[in-house]
This record gives sequence, structure tokens and C-alpha cells, in this order.
Amino acid sequence: MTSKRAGLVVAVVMLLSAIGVAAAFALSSGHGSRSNNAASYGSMMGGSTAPGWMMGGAHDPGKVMGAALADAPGPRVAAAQATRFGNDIPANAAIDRAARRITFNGTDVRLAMLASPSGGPDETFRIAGMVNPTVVVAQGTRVEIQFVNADPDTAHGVVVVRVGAASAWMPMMLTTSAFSGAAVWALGNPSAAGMHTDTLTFTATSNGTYQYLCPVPGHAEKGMVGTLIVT
Ligand SMILES: [Cu+2]
Repeated sequence: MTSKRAGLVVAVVMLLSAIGVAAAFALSSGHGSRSNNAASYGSMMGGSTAPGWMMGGAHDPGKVMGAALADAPGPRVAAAQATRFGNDIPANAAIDRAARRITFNGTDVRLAMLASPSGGPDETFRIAGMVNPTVVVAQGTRVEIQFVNADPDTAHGVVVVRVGAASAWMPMMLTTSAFSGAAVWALGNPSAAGMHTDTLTFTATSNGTYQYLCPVPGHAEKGMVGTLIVT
């Protein structure tokens, strides 16, 4: 990762943190607490009110981030290549399309994942031509995921987490990456240079049931989430 790109990632994480602060206050007031009033978070946000887009108002945070990161440096793929990645059948994998499940053999797994590709339901992932399939790997497997943001106008990322946070507007306020390296926080919109891509590499060190989800506010809640089972 270049330092310029690292800077952008830090900026996005800070942005996500700011959104999370606002969301946390929104949640607490939603649960009846009256201690966190507008003035108390206004001082944290640098104004009397949080911008509407942070709260999921008129401007979708994913759309704001997508445009902001559209020209970020980093690897790209052509749209046609991304389409092939989305339908790529990974090696050493048993595919059950009826169950939307991919079960891997061996301890070295590589797969490609598209975020919100054209022709698929919006705010979903595509792996091996399937929507949000369940991915099954053995404990100790090294997993390499080539992730592509194929959405023309919205930022997306992917993080592997323990189950339970996907229904939250800001899931990353409630949980963290389950395995070291199991996160791409946000890639911007495609441009003439191609679609942004990045690779997550992690080792599934503990068995259990996990979720892969998009950390951009609102996306996991809308269904941008799938299951990872480590057996
Ligand atoms: Cu997303």
C-alpha cells in the first residue's frame, strides 16, 4: 500500500469513526436516553448538528465515500475482467448452487468477490456467480480474497466479523475484524482507469461461524452480508 493510499484509508476510517459517533448518539437517544443531547455531540462534530449524510439522510454515506475515493491510487481491473472474476469458480471448491454454498478443500484458498455488480441485486456480494454464498473452509486455512468494487456509484468494502453485528447501521462500531488482515474498508467508484480492487489475506485461525459484510454504513443492514464457516 502506498503512503498516499494509506493516508486515504486513514481518512476514511476517521470518517467512519465520525459517522459512528453520530450513529452511537442516535442509537442511545433511540433507546430513550436523554443524556446525549444535540449540544453534547455537536461539540464533538464541530458544529451544532451532524451533517445529514452521516446519519443516512439525503446523501448516502456510501455514495459520498464512493465519489471521494473514485480517483484514489491503487490497483484496478477492467470491467470485463471484473465480470469474469464474479463468475470465477475457485480451485479446490465444491459448489452447491441450490444451497448457495462453497466448500473448500485444502488449506490454501483463493477466491474473487465483487461488490454490487451490475445484473445482481444491489448491495450484495457476488462470488462464483452466486449472491452472498456461504463459504466453508477448514480451520487454519489461508484465505486470499480478491475484492472488486463493481458498483458504479457507491463505495464498498468487506470485513470478516464474528456474527451478530450485521443488522446495525454501523456494524464496525459493535465489532471488529475477526482475523488479522480480513478487511478492506472501502474502495471508491470505478473511473476511466477501471474498477478498484484490493486483496484481503488472512488465516482462519479459529473455528466457528463468521460473517463477511460491507462496513460502509447501512450496507450490511440492507443485505450486504454472507456467512463464513470455519470447521
Ligand atoms: Cu457496501
